[in-house]
Amino acid sequence: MNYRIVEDSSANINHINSQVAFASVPLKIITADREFVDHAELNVAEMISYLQEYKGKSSTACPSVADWLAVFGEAEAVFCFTITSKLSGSYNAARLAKEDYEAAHPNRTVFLVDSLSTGGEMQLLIERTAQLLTQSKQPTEVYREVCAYQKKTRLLFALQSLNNLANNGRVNPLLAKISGALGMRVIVRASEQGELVTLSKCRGEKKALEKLVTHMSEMGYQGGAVRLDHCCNRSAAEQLRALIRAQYPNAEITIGETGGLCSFYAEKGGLILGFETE
Ligand code: X90
Repeated sequence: MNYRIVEDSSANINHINSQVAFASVPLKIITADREFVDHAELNVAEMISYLQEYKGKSSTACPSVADWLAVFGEAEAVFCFTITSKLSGSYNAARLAKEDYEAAHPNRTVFLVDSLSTGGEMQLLIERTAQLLTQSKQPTEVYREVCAYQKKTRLLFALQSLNNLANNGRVNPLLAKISGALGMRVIVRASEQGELVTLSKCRGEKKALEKLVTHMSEMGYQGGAVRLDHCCNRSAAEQLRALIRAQYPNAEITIGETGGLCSFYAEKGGLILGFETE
């Protein structure tokens, strides 16, 4: 059978280490005078420095139904992953695309997963799917196992600024204001329903990194895989990796960079991590 994994660009990856076909559909970052398409060629650093100077309104846009249909291609089984449906219309567009695709091709199926999350947690779900597909499992079985795995994965963020989240109605402006104070960091997690939950506010990066490890443990982390992405803050990502390894020496941790969408919302300095629990 002909398989394919597709995602929206919020997972911060452009390829997967697997034989399984993979495609990403970009979200967009929009200002009054520019539009940034979140694909592999996007110069994220340039976008961030432009946004830092830019004083007008900015927003984001999710893929359309047609965008999703285009990446489904000719696959008989499509595994489709979206950013949480609580914060974006991406899932809804993918759901409509699935209906169209299956109606047009009765022998094909789209297995749609609302990640209830984004970033590194989505990466973990995608990696697991690719791994199960290469073990020649049936698509329905793969879907069942991935949905079970999703119950054991989590997402945490440490943000220096919540301005873009607040300006686009995704968090309370009051929270953005408090966290906007110099040196403040806000730690947020994705809830089981795919919403943002504030866990703590603290002063300084070192504190925030220590807090992140504490929150990971409280959320059930026991040394499993971690997918950590940073927005122009590699040194913090490396420090966090060292802190995690100090407690969990065998932790398998990858460090990557946020793509366009996550960079826009996590903002400069932000960290996003998906991880497994037991
Ligand atoms: O459809 C669109 O325009 C995309 C909107 C996405 C909005 C949220 C992006 C979140 C990115 C920072 C914060 C933590 C979110 C927690 C997930 C539940 C990253």
